[in-house]
Amino acid sequence: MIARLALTGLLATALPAQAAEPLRAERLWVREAPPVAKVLAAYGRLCNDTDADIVIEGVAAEGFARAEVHRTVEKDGRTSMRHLRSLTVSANDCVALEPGGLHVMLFDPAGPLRAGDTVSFIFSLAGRDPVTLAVPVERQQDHHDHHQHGHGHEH
Ligand SMILES: [Cu+2]
Repeated sequence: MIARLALTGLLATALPAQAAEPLRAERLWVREAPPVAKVLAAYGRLCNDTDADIVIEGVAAEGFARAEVHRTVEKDGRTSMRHLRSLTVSANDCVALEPGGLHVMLFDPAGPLRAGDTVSFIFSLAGRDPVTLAVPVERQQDHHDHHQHGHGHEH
């Protein structure tokens, strides 16, 4: 009886408070831009923890007129961006959004965004309910510092 109670308690702790969304953001961030910027970009990883592929068919971002999934391509030494109509996140896999590659491009912000702000992204998925993810705005240098050892500035 005691063992069973302990197990029940353990399961209750392990379960998330809300049902898990099929699409998960992993260090997704919006790169802070000057207040006059009309276009911003988001990078990071989108992960699929389910056993089925997820197809992102569109993205919207709160406070922006438009958002699109882009891929930067280099051809003959020139870079350009393609708007992807859909992006597949394979089962139990992640896609990396990074400068020079895949990214979410955000057009025409309603107002300036600063580091510390949060943007809600709504991803439209094929055959599934849309997923809303809260994405922080960060300065590029601050973001990169997360990946490196701590810089000691005390002397
Ligand atoms: Cu772009």
